[in-house]
Amino acid sequence: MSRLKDLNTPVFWAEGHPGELNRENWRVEVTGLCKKPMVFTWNDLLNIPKTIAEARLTSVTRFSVGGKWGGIKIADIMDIVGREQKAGYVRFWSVKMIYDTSIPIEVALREKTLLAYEFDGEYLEEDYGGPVRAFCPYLWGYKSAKSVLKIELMDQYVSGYWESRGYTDEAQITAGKVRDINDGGRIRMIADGEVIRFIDE
Ligand SMILES: Nc1nc2c(c(=O)[nH]1)N[C@H]1C(S)=C(S)[C@@H](COP(=O)(O)O)O[C@H]1N2
Ligand SMILES: [Mo]
Repeated sequence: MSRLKDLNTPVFWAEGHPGELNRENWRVEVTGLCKKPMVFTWNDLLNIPKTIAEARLTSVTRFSVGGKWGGIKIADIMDIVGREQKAGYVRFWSVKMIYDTSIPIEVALREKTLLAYEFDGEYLEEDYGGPVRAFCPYLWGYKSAKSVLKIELMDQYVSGYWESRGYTDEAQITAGKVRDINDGGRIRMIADGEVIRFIDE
């Protein structure tokens, strides 16, 4: 069990659940437009200073779950690998290499965009994208690819799994109703953009 599970947070795996994943043997390859492409082991990731972002994952299917997401800033990873100027997009690939999604570099560099391995102080389990997932509270949840194996720095945008099936490439969060997972799924109103608070509280 975990906090996300206790809250009944929906579990989305469009490509099928990956089953059990081994944290200690996990590796994340960072490649593409950078000076030092690298493969980070689980221990490498833990040795990079941790950032905690208190933020919400908000799905286009209209749920939102908030908490303390812990992990590494994508900006810090970009510094370590020596991002090249022409890298305009960051593409994330999930385990199985079926699900991918890309975000503009400006969003990737924002302070709450993480390669996350924790939620409320607990390591993420497979259901919620463990060992490590993208976390980007600024855009719809489909940009937060789960169980990430590979990160590519690109000069061109490519539509990902959901984007090529009809979800927008921009993934701007739009005003309306959402289910607040932290409050038993209660219906709340949000404004456009990152969900920091509900507007009907
Ligand atoms: N690999 C993978 N990552 C994914 C998805 C998916 O289906 N497969 N769904 C996305 C969507 S639409 C959302 S809203 C969030 C949901 O995260 P959760 O399943 O941890 O609640 O994960 C995103 N990342
Ligand atoms: Mo979603």
